[in-house]
Amino acid sequence: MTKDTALNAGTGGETHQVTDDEHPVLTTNHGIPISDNQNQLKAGASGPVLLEDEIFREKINHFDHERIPERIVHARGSAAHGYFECTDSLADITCADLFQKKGQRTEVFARFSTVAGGAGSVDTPRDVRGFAVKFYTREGNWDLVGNNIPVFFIQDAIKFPDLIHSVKMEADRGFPQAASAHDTFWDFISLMPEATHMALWAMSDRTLPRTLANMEGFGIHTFRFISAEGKSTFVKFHWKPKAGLASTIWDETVKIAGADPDFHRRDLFERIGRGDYPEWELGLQLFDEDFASSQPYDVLDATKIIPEEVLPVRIVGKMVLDRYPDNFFAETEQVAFVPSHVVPGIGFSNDPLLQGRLFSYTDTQLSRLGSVNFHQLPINAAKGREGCPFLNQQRDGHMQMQVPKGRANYEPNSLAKAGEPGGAREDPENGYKTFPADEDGQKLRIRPESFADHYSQARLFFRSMDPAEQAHIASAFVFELSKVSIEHIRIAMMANLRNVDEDLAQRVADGLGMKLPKASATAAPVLDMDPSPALRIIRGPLEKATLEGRTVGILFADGSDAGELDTVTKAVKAAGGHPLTIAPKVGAVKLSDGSTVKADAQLAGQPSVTVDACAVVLSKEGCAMLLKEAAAVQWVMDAFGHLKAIGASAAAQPLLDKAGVEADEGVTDLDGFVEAAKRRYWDREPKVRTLA
Ligand code: HDD
Repeated sequence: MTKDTALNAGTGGETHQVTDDEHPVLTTNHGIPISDNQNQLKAGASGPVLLEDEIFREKINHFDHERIPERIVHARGSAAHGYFECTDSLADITCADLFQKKGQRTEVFARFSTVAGGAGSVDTPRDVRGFAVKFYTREGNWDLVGNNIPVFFIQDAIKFPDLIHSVKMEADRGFPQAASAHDTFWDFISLMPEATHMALWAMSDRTLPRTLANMEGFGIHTFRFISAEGKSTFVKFHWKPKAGLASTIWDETVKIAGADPDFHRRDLFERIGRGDYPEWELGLQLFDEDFASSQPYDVLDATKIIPEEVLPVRIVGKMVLDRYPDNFFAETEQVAFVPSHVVPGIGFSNDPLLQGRLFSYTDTQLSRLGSVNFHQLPINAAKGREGCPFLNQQRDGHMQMQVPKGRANYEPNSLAKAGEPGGAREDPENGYKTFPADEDGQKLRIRPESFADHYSQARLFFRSMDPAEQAHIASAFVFELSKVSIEHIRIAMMANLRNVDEDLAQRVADGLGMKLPKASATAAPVLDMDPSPALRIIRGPLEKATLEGRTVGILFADGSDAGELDTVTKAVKAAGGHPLTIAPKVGAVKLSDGSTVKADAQLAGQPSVTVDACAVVLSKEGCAMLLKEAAAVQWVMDAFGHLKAIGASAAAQPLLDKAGVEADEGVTDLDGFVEAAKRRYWDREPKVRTLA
């Protein structure tokens, strides 16, 4: 039988079609054919092993060095290949090649990550998500290295090591892993009022994305576009998810971490496998110096947004991720994103956070990937115009993969006149040109006055939220600060929150059972800016009522009605959803008509937290059996508690009753289920949990 297996043959990575009984010969890394891959070389059958066994030593030696240092931040990540398509030409604003023509496509590789946890940590802590995109443009690689939150904790890159040390596991005890709910993080945040705005975002549902396809992305900083005529326009980048914005409930998130530590990675893999490609629109906020100076904040301050209601987002392209990496290490692990890698037509602003990043990323690749030649790794290599990745006179270094010909390793040279290859030359016309911004001033270590307002936008964010989101934020602060063991840190945080919103501060104090302290001093007056409903997830512009790309769990058991099961499954598919049948036993479930079917998943292994909506298709006997099954009761109880739609057959009612399900819009019979399954029921929440 022919297997469609692709075997990697050698460094070129060529693939061979092989049959079960026809494989290429196994060799050492130096090409020597191996005769026995099962036994070490010994002196006699029971004798000592011999040091001369190069085949064994090479294999173990390579294995011993398989790991490279994980990223100091964003170590846990998942990625995919795809393309960016320009849908609106920006030829008048930037000469960047990828934005010139409507319909033009550029290959991309996107990596999504959590920030604080190690490479093996769970996918769903409360954490900011990295949103990094490498565009392989015809004029070199452009890395847009952003997050799923449009602001950052600090204004100046010099504070980054302090921020990261404070959030990572505490230095003496080595915990907590991938969690901000601990003393050192909140100590740092409480002492850095500039972090308050981002802390509000971090405590919101933004840090609990349902899937990677349900997140917005942001370039955060103000960048520049530079036109062919040399005119500069400021730009902020936004990614808008086609699947809509969606988050999980905190209790659900905690349970997902146990049920499936790879929840987001698995979803990305399976979603792409199903052809349900994650997609985002690229949006821009474009503005000039006059606009910038008319705003009550500094556009160079990365702790500030420009509300979309003040400056609308113009959609200019889309990104579709349609191919999962072939090899996790070679691609997802070795990909090196570097914000200083921009292409002609794109430039930087003076944002001091951005400027610091321009140094850090190349530097970190040297220790992570170990060589100045990291740009030669296939995932990092530029593709260029005629497939030409790069041409220059840089040479040698660890792991040099190229074999340059000739002796033109310097420039200028006149070797061409003697008939020898002379190498590449600069292109003053089309080469990268930095925008010649006027700069003047004293050398000082100082923040501008315009960076002094740390609370107005935190207030703007909180007051823009839906009431359900406000409750989630208050509860998140209570949860996190309850894990802080040093009381004065909690007090300092509450003192800062009073400058954001008195009601929020009071709710947090009540939730902790503490008295409100006096508000902390502010360096600038706190403004009441107009709320920005665009910032909401719940009942916001990007919340989508749909089954497309969503998974519906269908709980069934022996005796379930074959017709009902078939109807629900088909209806979910017809609505673009992904039905997942779940039963107490996966191998064989006997239906009402005597037929036997397999389930996609087993009840204990597929708790309802892993699906978006829940159907319960049971016979009277099946229901009676599941009433004694804690996993089944919990399945339904969690679906209700996590505000999901539940559609049940009439005979399943006793299970719903035992799980404490109360009638509401989201609880339906099987006929009404698919329509109901397209959303969550936020109004149910006050009935099922006490929120701060
Ligand atoms: Fe960073 C990785 C995003 C500030 C230093 N950062 C990293 C990644 C993302 C971000 C998404 C992972 C890329 C990948 O998938 O490989 N970082 C941000 C954003 C920031 C930010 C949106 C603020 C707006 N970062 C920031 C500062 C510094 C760094 C201020 C240092 C001065 N970041 C790094 C790093 C990392 C990194 C240490 C670790 C791994 C890597 O670079 O390649 O250099």
